[in-house]
Order: sequence, then structure tokens, then C-alpha cells
Amino acid sequence: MSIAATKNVVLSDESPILNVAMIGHAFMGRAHSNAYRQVNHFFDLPFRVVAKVVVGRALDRAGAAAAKLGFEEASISLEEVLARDDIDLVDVATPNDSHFAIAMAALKAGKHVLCEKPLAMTVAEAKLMAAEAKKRKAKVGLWHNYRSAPATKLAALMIARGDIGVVRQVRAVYLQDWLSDASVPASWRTDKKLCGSGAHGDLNAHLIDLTRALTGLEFLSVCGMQQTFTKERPTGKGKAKAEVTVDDAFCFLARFAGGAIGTFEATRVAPGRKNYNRIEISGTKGTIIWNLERMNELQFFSFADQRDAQGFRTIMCMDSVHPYAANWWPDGHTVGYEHTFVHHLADFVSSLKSGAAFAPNFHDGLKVQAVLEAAMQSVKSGTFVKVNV
Ligand code: SOE
Repeated sequence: MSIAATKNVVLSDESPILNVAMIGHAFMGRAHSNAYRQVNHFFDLPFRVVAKVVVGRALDRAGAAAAKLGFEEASISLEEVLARDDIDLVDVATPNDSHFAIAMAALKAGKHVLCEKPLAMTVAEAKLMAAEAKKRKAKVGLWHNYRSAPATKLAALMIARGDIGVVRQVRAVYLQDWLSDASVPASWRTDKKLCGSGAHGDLNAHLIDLTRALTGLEFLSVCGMQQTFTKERPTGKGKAKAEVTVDDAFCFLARFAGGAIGTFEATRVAPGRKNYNRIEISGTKGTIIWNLERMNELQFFSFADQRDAQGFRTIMCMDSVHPYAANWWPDGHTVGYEHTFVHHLADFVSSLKSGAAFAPNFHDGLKVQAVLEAAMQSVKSGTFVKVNV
């Protein structure tokens, strides 16, 4: 239909509306907001997602964020927003220590909840959140966005159909370098009371979830070590210093049900590694590698290839046959980090109508929390600790 050819076209979307209240508006708030703005333009969904209200601690800053991020309103009262009948989905985009209180209040107010990772500060909190979610009809999800890249979704499909045989080993690293310099000020991410752990909960959480998503393996026991290289940092206020109470780097070994084993490394002090999230999964028949720095590709090796032609080959995962790809552009056009949030949200919104299970939900979040916590306990004991969830 050419709009120019008609006089009074009313372009109205008759879909039911899904009003979102986003709690917090920093880096993740920006990434989520982009998904709220884009998702209906590129995915056919049962709801029209409306970025309704940003909740922050200061009205001027929340108001400025609402204007910039495309929300209709700003508020400093979570209680008032949760009491509103016109709010359907609550997005918890705040630091880790507030996930529990906000998500529980939102669930008790009957809202759907999408929560940033990691789910909680402790397994105890995560257990209560998963139990509360199970009691409610509302849908819950975690923003483990790396599950939702075309290439990682394809990797999960390839592993599930046996392309690399039985999984034997997982090698996963998530390397950053933004805390390499001791002069970088302290933040909530360096204070155990506000984040629970450092690179471990921030980055190993992604690796644990991605391992479960791609392989279906469950963690049986883990043994870890950690290091805090910079023990105190400037507060950014005069000469005052703040103690760093979390890890700069955290590595752990893992044993999985079925006999597979794994190595995991998270760090914020690896100079030159900006956001280097890489997972390599070896099976009895082959190996598959995904690297966020080349996020639209998979490296794939298969013993099924002719012996003289065996070698890692690159699969470009942006053809119409690949997950999510057809929603964007013709074959071979690439997507970026921010698109993983759009895909994640599209799957979540679709599940609200279809009733299909959405993963990762709060039970998946509890699983991640249990691995994180067991690894932290193993640092004290120096032995393998069972993952008890
Ligand atoms: C900081 O380490 C951070 O923003 C993480 O918190 C995100 O989860 C990760 O995707 C990018 O880096």
C-alpha cells in the first residue's frame, strides 16, 4: 500500500500493549531501552511494547534518562509504579544488591519480571525468587543476552543435534581490562556489599549460563581461585580511598553430570581484552567456538569431514536459515551486541502469549547462582565443592 496514494490512512497498531517500567537507567538500562524501541519494528509480536516509565533515585536524572531513552514518564517511587494497573512488565536494571527486593515486590504486584544478571546476591535470595516466580502466573526472565545471538543459538542447535558428538570439555573465558589501572575509582562493582562478587558474578555468570544454554550440561562440582590485585581504589571524592572487597579475577574448574569437564576464567585486568567473551566446546566428533569479538560467526571442526580437508571452518550465521537473521536484513548482513537484547526481548514477549517456556528464567538464574556460590566456597576450602541445586 502506498501511503501517498491514499488521503486518510490511519496507521494504528491494534496489538494489545505491554507497558514496561524499567528500574534503573545506566548501561544496561540503555541496552534494554534500545530493545524496547526496536523489537516491534523487526519482530511480529503479540504485544506492542511501550517504554512507559523509568524509575530512578533522582527525578531529574530519571527524567533526563526517560527523555533520552524513549520512555513516556519518570518516577522515583517504585511502590507507586508497582501499584499501577497499566504496568505489565518490570525490568530490573539496577545493581545486584537490589534485584531481590525489586523482583519480589514486582512479582507480588502481579507483574512480569525481566531481571539483569546475576539474579541475586546469594543462593538463598535466588531460591526465594525462583519459588515466588513459580507461584505466580507472571512470566520471568533473566537478561543473559549472549544466549540470543544468531551464532550462539545456532551453536546450541548444532550441539543438540549431535554435530560435535558427546560434549567432553568446555573452555570459557570472559576477559576485560577496565580495572587494570589502580587509579580507576571504586564503584558498586568493587563493593561486595553491593555486588556480591567482582568479575566472578559479573562475567563468569554469563559463561555459566551460556554453557548450560549451549550444551544442556549441569554443573556437578567446582573448584576455584580468585585474586584482588588492587586492594583499594580512589572514591573519586578527594583523596579518600575505598577498600576493594571483590575479585579482580576468578578462575574455576568444573565437573559436569555425564563426565564432561570445564575451565572458566573471568577477569577485569587483562590489558587489551575489552569484552572478550569466548567459549570453546569439544565433543567426541568435533569442536565449536563462539567469540563475541566475531559474534556473527562460529568456528566449527568436524571429524566427519574428509581427513585431508579437516580443519576449523567459519560459519557465517547471518543467513535467513539462521536464528533471528531473517528478521533483519538479506543474507550476510551482520548484527551487533545490542541486537542480542532485541532477540532476547522478542523471545520473552512472544512467550507471554504462546505460553512457551522462556529461558533463562529464575530457575536458570538459581542454577547460575549455585555455581557462583559453590566456586566462592571452594576458594576458602581449596577443594571441589558440590553444586547443590
Ligand atoms: C561489565 O563487566 C559488563 O557491563 C557486564 O556487567 C555485562 O553483563 C557484560 O555484558 C558487559 O560488561
